[in-house]
Amino acid sequence: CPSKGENTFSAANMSVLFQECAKSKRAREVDMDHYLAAWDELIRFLNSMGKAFSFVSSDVVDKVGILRAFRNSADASHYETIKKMIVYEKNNNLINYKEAPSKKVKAYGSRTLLRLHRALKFLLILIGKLARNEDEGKVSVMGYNAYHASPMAEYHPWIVRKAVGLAVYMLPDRPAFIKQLCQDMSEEELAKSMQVCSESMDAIFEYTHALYSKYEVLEIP
Ligand code: 1PZ
Repeated sequence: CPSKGENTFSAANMSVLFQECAKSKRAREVDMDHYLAAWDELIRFLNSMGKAFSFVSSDVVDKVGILRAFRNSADASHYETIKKMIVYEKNNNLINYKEAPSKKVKAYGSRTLLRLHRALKFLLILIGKLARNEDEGKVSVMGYNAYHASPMAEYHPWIVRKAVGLAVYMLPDRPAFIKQLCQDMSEEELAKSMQVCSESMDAIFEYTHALYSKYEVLEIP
């Protein structure tokens, strides 16, 4: 499609990226580069949603940037997979069980990725609601309910929960939302593609969750 630049969201590409991640070598250890590439595509989608969602996309851009910086550092090999990252950070006492990052405390990989991990659950729930046209077809209600059904909300301070409560009213209605997702395919193709994509996303969520659970880092601040 000639009018589309490399910064345009593609549902087809998103689906391919999540499938590649779910089916890559040692999929259960979750390949970092595949995982971040899939998030890059989600950033493109968030950017297409307009200014009201820039508080969301800028946080995702930050977090993907933190993780990619580790992948480009001298420690790159320790960040090849989510499993390697957690094991490395645990064994080297890089995990802060007490304090969230601040001006004084540097953000590290495991806690940063954990935030993206919780957001992936939100997205899975939202896609399911859109596909089944739940919540009386109201995307704002789907967004609100998906947020509160995901593990994301319970870890957010009230000010963020409030902001999300307002932002969901800025979501387009279902036909417009679907059109926004359909940059590069028909609605039928999108439905099929989202089905395949969410199966991969679900697998990646479960693999990641199993690792965080095994190494007991599901609650790090
Ligand atoms: C389809 C888009 C609908 C979006 C509506 C709801 C989005 C809810 C998420 C909002 C939170 C954004 C504000 C940033 C909060 C951060 O404080 C937290 C915690 O990080 P910390 O401060 O501890 O470093 N960040 C997050 O929880 C990650 C948020 C990612 C949200 C991604 C949404 C994914 C949507 C993809 C849509 C294609």
